[in-house]
Amino acid sequence: MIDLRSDTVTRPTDEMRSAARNAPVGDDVYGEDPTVNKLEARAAELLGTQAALYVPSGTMGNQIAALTHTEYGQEVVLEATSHIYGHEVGGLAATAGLQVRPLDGGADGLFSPSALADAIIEPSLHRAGTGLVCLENTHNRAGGTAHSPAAMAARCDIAHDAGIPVHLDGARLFNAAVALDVPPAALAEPVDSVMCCVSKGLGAPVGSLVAGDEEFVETARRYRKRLGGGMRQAGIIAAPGLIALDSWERLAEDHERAVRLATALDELPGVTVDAPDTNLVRVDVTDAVVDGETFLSQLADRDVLGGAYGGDVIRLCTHRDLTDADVDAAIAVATEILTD
Ligand code: TLP
Repeated sequence: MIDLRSDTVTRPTDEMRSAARNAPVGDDVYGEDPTVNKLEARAAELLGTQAALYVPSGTMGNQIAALTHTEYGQEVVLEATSHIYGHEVGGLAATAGLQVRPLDGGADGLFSPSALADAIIEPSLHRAGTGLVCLENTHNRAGGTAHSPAAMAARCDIAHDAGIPVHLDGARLFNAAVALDVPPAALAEPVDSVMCCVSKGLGAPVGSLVAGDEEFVETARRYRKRLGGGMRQAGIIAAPGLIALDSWERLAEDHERAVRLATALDELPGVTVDAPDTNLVRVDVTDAVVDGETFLSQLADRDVLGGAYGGDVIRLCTHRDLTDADVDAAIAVATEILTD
C-alpha cells in the first residue's frame, strides 16, 4: 500500500522505538518527566520562544492557545479554510466560547493586511471585540503553501498595533522553514504563540508543542490540565519527539518528491496541479476523465491512498515513509486512471 493520505501516517523508526523504551520518565503533571522537559526546552530553543508545552495533538495545542489568549465571547479573525476553524470540530465555539470572523485567503490561504485591518473590531457596549488573530503556515487546504516571515509580520503588525495577539497554527512549520530556507525561529518570531506538530512529517508517533513566552505557557499548562491533556510518564512518547525535532531538515526530500509527483500529474489531460511549496500536492481533476471520488476509489483499488480536499480536488501528501519507487508507482497508477 502506498499511503499518500497524510504525513500523519508515518510510523516511528527503530531509533524512535528504542528511545521510547529507554527514556527516563517521571510524572509530567508534577513537571518531573525529564524527557518531556528536554523536549519542551529543545522546541523552545528551535522556535526562539521562552518556553514550550508538550500536548497530545495539534488540535489541542491550537485550542489551548485560543483559550489562553482570549476572553469568553470575543472574536477570532482567521482564514476561511484554516484548520483551526474548519477541522477542529467547532472547538473555538464549543470549548473556548469564541465567535469567528473568517477572511478569504485566496489561493495561498493568506488574507491581506488590509482585510485584516478592516476585520478587527473594538469592543463596545454592543460588540464583542477581537481577541485573537490566527495564521496557518504551511497552509494545509491551500496545498501546503509556505508564507515568508515578512508576509507573516505584515499581518502581525496590524494585529499588534490594535493590541491583539497572534497565534500561528504551525502544524507543518518545519516544512515552511525548509521551503523558505529560513530557521524555524524566523517564522515564530512575529507571532505571540505557535503550535507545531512532531507527529506529522517529522515522524514521531504522538504530540505537538505549543510555544510562547513564560506567562503564556504557564496559563496554557492550566488549560491543558482542564482539557484532560495532563499526561504522566509521557517521556515514553516525548523521546521519539526529540529525535523528530532533530531531523526537520530532511523534509526537503519530501518536498522534492512532491514536486516530482506534481509535475508528472500536471501533464495528464484535464488535470491541474500547481507546483507545491512543500509536501502537499493539490490535484484538481475537475476537467479529467474521472471525478474526484472515482479517482480516489480507483487509486485505492490499485493500492494507492489519497485524500480529498473536497469535490474534485484531491490531496496527495509525501512523507518520510515513502521511497522514490513508491512515488514512481503512484504516478504510474494515476496515469493509468487519468488517461483512460
Ligand atoms: N491535519 C490532518 C487532518 O486533520 C486533516 C492532516 O492530515 O493534514 N493544523 C493543521 C494545519 C493540520 O493540518 C492539522 C492536522 C492540525 C492542525 C491538527 O493536528 P492533530 O491531527 O495533531 O490534532
